[in-house]
Amino acid sequence: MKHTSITAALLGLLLMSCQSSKTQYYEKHLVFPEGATLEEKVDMASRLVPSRQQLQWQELELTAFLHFGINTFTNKEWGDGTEDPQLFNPTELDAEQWARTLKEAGFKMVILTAKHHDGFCLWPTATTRHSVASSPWKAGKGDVVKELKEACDKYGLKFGVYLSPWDRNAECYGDSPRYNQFFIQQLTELLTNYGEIHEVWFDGACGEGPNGKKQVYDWDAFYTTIQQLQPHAVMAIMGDDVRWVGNERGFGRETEWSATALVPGIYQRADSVNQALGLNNKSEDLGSRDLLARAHELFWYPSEVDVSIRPGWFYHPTEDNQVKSLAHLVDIYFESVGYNSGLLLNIPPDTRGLIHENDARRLHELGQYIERTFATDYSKNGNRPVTGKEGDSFEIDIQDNVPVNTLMLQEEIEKGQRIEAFTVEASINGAWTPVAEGTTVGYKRLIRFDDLIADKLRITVDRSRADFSIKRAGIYYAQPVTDSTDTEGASLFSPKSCQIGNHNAPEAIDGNSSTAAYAEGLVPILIDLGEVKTVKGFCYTPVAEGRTEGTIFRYRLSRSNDGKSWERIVDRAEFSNIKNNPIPQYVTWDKPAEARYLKLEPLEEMNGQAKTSVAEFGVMLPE
Ligand code: FUL
Repeated sequence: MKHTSITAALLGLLLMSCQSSKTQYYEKHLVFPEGATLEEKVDMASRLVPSRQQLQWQELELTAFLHFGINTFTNKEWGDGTEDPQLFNPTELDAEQWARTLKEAGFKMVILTAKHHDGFCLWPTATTRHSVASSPWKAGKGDVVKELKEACDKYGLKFGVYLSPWDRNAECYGDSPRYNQFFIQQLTELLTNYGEIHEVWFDGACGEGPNGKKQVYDWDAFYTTIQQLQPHAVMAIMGDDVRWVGNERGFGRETEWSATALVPGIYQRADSVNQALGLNNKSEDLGSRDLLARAHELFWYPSEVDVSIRPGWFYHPTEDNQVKSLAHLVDIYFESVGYNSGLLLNIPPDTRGLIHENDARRLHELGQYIERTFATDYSKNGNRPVTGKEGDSFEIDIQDNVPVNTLMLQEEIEKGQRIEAFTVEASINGAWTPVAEGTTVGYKRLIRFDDLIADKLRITVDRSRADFSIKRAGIYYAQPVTDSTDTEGASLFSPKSCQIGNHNAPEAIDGNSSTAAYAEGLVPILIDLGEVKTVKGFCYTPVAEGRTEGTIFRYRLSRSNDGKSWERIVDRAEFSNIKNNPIPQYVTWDKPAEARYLKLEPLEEMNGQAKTSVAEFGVMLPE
């Protein structure tokens, strides 16, 4: 008997190895043969797999983003490169506090903005004087990159760098070959002087150079530099390892394919191929069968959800009370990590050079929440691989009499992402009751449902691109979170009337940012406060979703007491990053000013269109 079963096992092994030697996998990229049928394409897509680096990256799940730099000291989201490096002077910079706080909250990697769009470098680069070396911090002898890398090593965190290709300070920006060399030198410094770097994050923003010259980046050369200097690093966003999810709000797609037809932006063919397929980073569908039918190639290009714990990416003292609520962050977790994406959560260190107490507290709460929720798996037999065919079901037993409300499924993505649709039922008092349904699974899918007590769950894989392979399933109980609302920004005075162009715009002052006023052309927004008041600033809220056309990017603002003679307060100012992060834009000026009327004149719409829109306009008065 024993003998027979050993022989059978050996035979089985032999068979398996023959089968697996027949299975062809495609690492990271595949091209469909000319004339391939949809069936053949689906079959090939099911065998597209991540590279080793991508797999390790997906397993990290939680990465912290640290936006820190000259903007921290100028209180801006985007600097224009003219800042005085003397302003950079953190009084208590403690990279160990950053690393410790993040490690304790469960993060596995940290990415630092080594250089943002302002060009100010957080390490003493040889390429420019616009760096910490010209600052009073540590008498110009400091190196934030080095301090953070050492702290990460100490706390067992991986380390990555954000290096903005767009550089508003570099004199050679826009002189393409020269700037590309300059950029490669910066990259080389970062990738040679600080030990292992696990992620290089290139933002897609590309503005004009000082002479209005457009920079053409040499992505191939940047790519080769990374491959040579840090072959284990992933290249994110403007890279082909990690994809931007398409928004900065922190929520991924419910149907999220890591195997996607979207061509990464660094490839020259990206624009033409993506356009022909009608795709961009924001597209809802990046990998369905419909898309496979039209696509010629596929990429393993998993998504990363980047979002800030505060409204802005950099530290602003006025946002100290606007740290996202625990409930909001928990939702973000479930709809990023739980939707087959990595979460890149930004926590901006403050002017002291510390993670602010409010953010640290919230991170601690989030870390505890995640740890507690997933510490106990109430399934009796979930932690074992399950394979099957389309239409197959499998059951997971649940421990007696415990309420549960969360199911975790993980596909064995080393074999590809295959599941397209599944349903979940619960056996309650002996009867099967539908509980949830979903589409993709991928590296990780968390499915939330109402609390229930059941003997078991039954998962049916209704649609799969090939035989499915679940690496792990788990059943949990996630406590409800009570602090459900985020704190609002500064309180605003509501103007008496608002005009956009020459028509009334009551939608802009109704206190409801889901209604908006629109006008054709770049037309002024005229605000009447009803009487002369002392005004400290204003808040322009753009349309965040849906009809976003007309969002103002560059503007001019003037004030008047009589509506006839105007005085300009700011000219050619910008609502930085409003396109990707359409949050309310609070603008305060140095000295409060008297005004009955304010005039906001758009100079440039965010996509260069001749349209104007406003969801809300509020006025800030001194307390
Ligand atoms: C954007 C940038 O413009 C923001 O300032 C921020 O760095 C965000 C992560 O990426 O595109």
